[in-house]
Amino acid sequence: MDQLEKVKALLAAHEDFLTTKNTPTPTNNGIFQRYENPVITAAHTPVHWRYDLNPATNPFLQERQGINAAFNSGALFFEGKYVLVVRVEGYDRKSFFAVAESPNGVDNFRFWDHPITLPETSEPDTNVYDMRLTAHEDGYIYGLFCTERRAKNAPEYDQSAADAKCGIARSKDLKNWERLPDLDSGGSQQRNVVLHPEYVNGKYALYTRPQDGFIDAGKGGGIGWGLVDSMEHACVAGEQIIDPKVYHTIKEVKNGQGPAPIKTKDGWLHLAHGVRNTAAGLRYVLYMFMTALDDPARVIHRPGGHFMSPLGEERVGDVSNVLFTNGWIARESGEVFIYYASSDTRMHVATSTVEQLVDYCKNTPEDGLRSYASVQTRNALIDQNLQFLKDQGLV
Ligand code: M1P
Repeated sequence: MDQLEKVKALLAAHEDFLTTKNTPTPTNNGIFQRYENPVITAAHTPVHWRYDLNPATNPFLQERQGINAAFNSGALFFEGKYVLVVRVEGYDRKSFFAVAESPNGVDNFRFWDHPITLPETSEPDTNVYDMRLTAHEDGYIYGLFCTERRAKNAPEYDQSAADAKCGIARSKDLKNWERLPDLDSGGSQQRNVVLHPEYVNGKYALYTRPQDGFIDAGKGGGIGWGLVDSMEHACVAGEQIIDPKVYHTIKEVKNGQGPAPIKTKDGWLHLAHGVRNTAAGLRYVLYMFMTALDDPARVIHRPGGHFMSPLGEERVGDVSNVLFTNGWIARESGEVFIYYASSDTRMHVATSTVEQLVDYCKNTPEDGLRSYASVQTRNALIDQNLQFLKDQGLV
């Protein structure tokens, strides 16, 4: 095959792959519906991002700039399309943001021609990742993300100590981005900072996650809440922890707000990740809670345990045993598209509805925090069911 034919074959195979139909898995739990295929992987990135397609400069058609993973994506319904701002990671370990869109939210995701060129601040980031998108009532689409730089006072021998802060950018078209100063949150490290979509008491409201260290929450941790006067010089002081880490739960080590919450008539729906320790390392799962409509910082429903955990092939990847989410889309019809990443490697979708998720939050018992309490809660369900089956003549 001559070189041009090889390029044509590469493009055709990629097109086939991108247009593969996705189908729901055969079963669901009444809460959400998983799908058979991931919606975005490294292989979804355009061929022209990875190969030099010109036989004159690349006679072996080598992949010149590989992509390692495509995961942790912000999400938005934008101009009639399901849009993800994906964390794309090259072989060089640097992450960057890129927009991919789909007509139906479950397959046919296609990246725009170029990744986002995110401006730097006067203190350039080493790495940026995990953008949360919020269409704020002020008219901008904000992207809050983690900006990571080498720890200032780290000794030369330590080349992994890092400082994490919340970077802030905004856009109207997802193509041109205005970079704003990083969030000033005093001395704490910050990841998983999310902008609430509405003003609260005339101010911008942030979900935060103050930590003492880059990996360890230390004395910090929990999902925090703080109001800021302006996003142009955002400064949050004295965050209030609204959802703490708790001993022997799915969020004993740390937790973090996922995407911006969804407004419903019953309150704000929240999706988050919780982290626990195991002998095999950290395990990341997703959980939900709801806060009051008139006070998004007041938790009103706290379903116990995880909402979603890594399953099957989701369990394996660059950082195994991890589910992480920073994007979901609620349509006017009430449908909800939950975009989640598995094991820091790829993106999936699960579908549900506002009604199902509110029902889940209201009717899933809280974590009783003791084995004895868990048995009592389960016995109540068992007794109720046995009575029901008896009444129906089924036992
Ligand atoms: O590797 C799992 C996740 O670890 C971090 O999450 P957290 O901030 O809770 O520690 C993030 O780096 C995230 O990107 C990653 O998926």
